Amino acid sequence: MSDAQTTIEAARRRTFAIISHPDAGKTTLTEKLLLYSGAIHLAGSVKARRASRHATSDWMSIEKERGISVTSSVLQFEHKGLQCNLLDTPGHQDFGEDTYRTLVAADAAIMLLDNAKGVEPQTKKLFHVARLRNTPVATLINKCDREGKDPLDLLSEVEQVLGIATVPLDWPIGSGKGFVGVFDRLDRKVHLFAPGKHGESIVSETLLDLDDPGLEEALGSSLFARFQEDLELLDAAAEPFSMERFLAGEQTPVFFGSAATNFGIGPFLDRFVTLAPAPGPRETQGGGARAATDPAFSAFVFKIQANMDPSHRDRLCFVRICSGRYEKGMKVRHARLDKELKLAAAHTLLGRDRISVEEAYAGDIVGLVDTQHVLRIGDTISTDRGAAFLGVPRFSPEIFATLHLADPLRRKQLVEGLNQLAEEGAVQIFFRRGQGALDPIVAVVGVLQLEVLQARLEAEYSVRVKVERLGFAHARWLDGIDDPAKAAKAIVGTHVDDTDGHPVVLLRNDWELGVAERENPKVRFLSTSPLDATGTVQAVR
Ligand SMILES: Nc1nc2c(ncn2[C@@H]2O[C@H](COP(=O)(O)OP(=O)(O)OP(=O)(O)O)[C@@H](O)[C@H]2O)c(=O)[nH]1
Ligand SMILES: [Mg+2]
Repeated sequence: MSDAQTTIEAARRRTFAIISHPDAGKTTLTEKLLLYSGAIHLAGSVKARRASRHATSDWMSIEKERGISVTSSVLQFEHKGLQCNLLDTPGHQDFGEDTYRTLVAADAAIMLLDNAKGVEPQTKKLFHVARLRNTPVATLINKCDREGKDPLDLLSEVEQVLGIATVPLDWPIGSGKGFVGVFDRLDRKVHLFAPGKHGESIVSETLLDLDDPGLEEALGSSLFARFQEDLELLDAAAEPFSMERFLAGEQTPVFFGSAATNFGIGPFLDRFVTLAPAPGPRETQGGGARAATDPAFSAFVFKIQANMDPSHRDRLCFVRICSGRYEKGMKVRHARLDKELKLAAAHTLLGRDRISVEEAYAGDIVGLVDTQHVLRIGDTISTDRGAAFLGVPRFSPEIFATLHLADPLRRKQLVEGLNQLAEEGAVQIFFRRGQGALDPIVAVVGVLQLEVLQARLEAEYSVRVKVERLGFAHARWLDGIDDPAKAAKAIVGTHVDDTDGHPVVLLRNDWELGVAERENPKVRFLSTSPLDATGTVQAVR
């Protein structure tokens, strides 16, 4: 295959994540984007219990039971000749680390707002995470089938709270039950929608020009008059859309719609895929960057997920391809281990269903089965000896617990399960010195992660545990010490080892941390493992 092919394929990739505060409708929108692209034919609305279907991207049993997303999922679809990789992320702050990692793999983001709630606290935090990497953000104001805030007020809320300029690229016609369509401000067409079956299938729409005499008749005179007023105001006051400013993360195009009824979703998707950027250069360690058009294959691992398929029980490593072309059975170099690795089959996923991939290009996200257990989050693989990509930062754990086994005979399964979940980054585990693998301490960023741990141990490893919270508040990896045993005597706190055998001290509060740092000026107290090369970030809380 020529390099020209690699360049053409990279240019038609669009890789984006959907972010928002919990419950704004990310998973529902994901489902509808799949519907509109033709990847699925009937959408199983997230909480529509009457049909016992669930959203394609919420596949874990705990996600189905609660109707929340616990982990991010990747879905592929093609739209208008563009190959899209869509990342649905969990909104709850306890799973913020997962969302953060996912954003590292994306080239653009869709920020979803609930029209009645506007910019919510978690939206704000995730927006700032996207901004750290200058990720272009498009805004979709969702739930327009319900009465919400005034559209103009929502725009100024986004501008004031998030500090980004807004440009409405479409505009809602009517509100709540009277929400009947959107006006596309770029091609100046009115899209009027006809109510469908609970949003399960694509809604039919009528396309009208602004000067179409049928428009006033369709809207009724008072809605028509209001619409005309809105338009005049927007055309006079709204700043023009600038692709450059959008790509620089300075301006966000805004759309209106309802993921529940599908109103506005078609026009949004059509427009969004043409605005979202193709994969660009990716920064590498040491200050360089690798172009997406580089013919050498390169990728990094941003997510590991075990047991997605109960009949396989294997671990899938999700990699984001940054350049070149993936081919089945290809040999790559593992940058951290500096050794050669033969790549097993790659998959893309639709919920739990795996689809084998023959070839993939820059921008694509594929799951590799890691039979040799050599990949971890942040690892770079490439066919040349190019520099490794900047890693995927971790959050420092703040909540600690021990687990009590209901059935002591299942200790082996517990250890297996914990190791697996630790590799996924779903929890971190620490071992007390001299106790081996017995009674490890588990550490997480948010309390809900402990509940997920409990549920997954039971569902995937048939291990029932009781969780007992411990009174620690900080974990610090010790750097610059010669002898861990001596350090344990000199430094206050509970001394443990992480899964790589690195010494860590657990501290109960800020005061203890202060004492430890003051009394040991030569020791560096790191908030994440030194193996996580790029260091830590502030938890998105
Ligand atoms: N009325 C209305 N309800 C919606 C719309 N979109 C989603 N919902 C409902 O909002 C709730 C949350 O939807 P989800 O799609 O699970 O939200 P989410 O953002 O994925 O939530 P997390 O993943 O837990 O953060 C569900 O009850 C949806 O049915 C919409 O356009 N209109
Ligand atoms: Mg969700």
